[in-house]
Amino acid sequence: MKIAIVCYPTFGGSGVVATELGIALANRGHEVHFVTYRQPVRLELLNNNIYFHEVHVPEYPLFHYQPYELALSSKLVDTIKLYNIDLLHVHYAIPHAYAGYMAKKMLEEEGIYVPMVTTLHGTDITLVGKHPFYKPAVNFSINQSDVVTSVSESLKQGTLEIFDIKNEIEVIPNFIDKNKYKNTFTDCQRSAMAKDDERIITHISNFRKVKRIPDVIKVFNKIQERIPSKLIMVGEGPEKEGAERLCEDLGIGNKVIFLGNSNEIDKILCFSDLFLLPSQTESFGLAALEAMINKVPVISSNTGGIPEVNVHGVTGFLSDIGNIGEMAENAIFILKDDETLEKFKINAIKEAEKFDILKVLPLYEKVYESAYKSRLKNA
Ligand code: GMT
Repeated sequence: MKIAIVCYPTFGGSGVVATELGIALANRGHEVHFVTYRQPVRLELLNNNIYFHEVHVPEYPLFHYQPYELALSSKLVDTIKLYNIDLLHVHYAIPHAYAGYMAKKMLEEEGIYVPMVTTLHGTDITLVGKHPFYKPAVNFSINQSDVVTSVSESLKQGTLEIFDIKNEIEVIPNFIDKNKYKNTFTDCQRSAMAKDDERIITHISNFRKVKRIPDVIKVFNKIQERIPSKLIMVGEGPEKEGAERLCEDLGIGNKVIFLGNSNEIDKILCFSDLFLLPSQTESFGLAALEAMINKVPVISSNTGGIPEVNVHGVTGFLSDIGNIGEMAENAIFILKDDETLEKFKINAIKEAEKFDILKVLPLYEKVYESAYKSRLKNA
């Protein structure tokens, strides 16, 4: 099948999922066309089955806001026609589902029918999408999609509560490629980060408010009072500066390493003992799953779709949002001796393997088939 994928190309769960999905589909013989404003960060290699089409938005001084949706839908029309695309898969409702719908309509004028699958990722619903300024357009474009998928049961329920959705929402969980992580690095360069007797705790995110970065630091602060440890903070975002200041204020600046954005997440997780994800909301928590497949247990909040990934008392622990004391106690419980830590590590990888791409990819292919059938009906 020839599939056009629209996503955000930046660091962030939805872009990562879209990119990894596209790569996996291409490996299965599909022809995949990414249409976005920059080459997605995890799309390092283009091959025979993978194409990238850049959306350009010319700067025009008259416009206060440059019309990205317009440029995207025009690019979609051109790409779909030029490459005879069978199906459009948009990740993140805003503005992709809206632009996709416009492209569909323009193509229909020319007698071309292309079904659209929309995948909801979380913030497009729970944070941004429900804002009254966007809600009618998001509601409309979800209802106009031929198939709608959501990355967790929790996000599906949230979407049904917030919007007036007329079509079915199919839950297809996020995934990881377990083979990609099989080559556990023998030289993790752990010694570059911490002393032998120190535990390594990691947080990876885009440092937005929703990630509750101060909670990460405060939980770590309590852990390090009882267990020699280092905290590695990976990512960039608006909360980073405040986090650096908080570390200095708490006198733990020398125990916290800020690495910025990284394409070597698996290397960092390879030497991590524990992952912290105390988010305010999280439709799924792909970062937690990536930690788990690298044998890293997770201390998280119990919000949104996280409980569908991190199993309380098995792969880590879940606490109410902001319950820093409990999160720290649970972390100390896991880290206190090698035997307990090893048990949680093994549980983490076992659970993560349930989300292997080989199990999830066929679910997307099935969805594509049913959407494609609707194309035949409408053609
Ligand atoms: O919150 C982020 O880190 C970025 C955001 C995004 O849109 O890329 O992530 C969302 O989608 C991910 C992939 O499906 C999910 O794993 C994240 O839980 C979700 N973030 C939120 O719901 C806050």
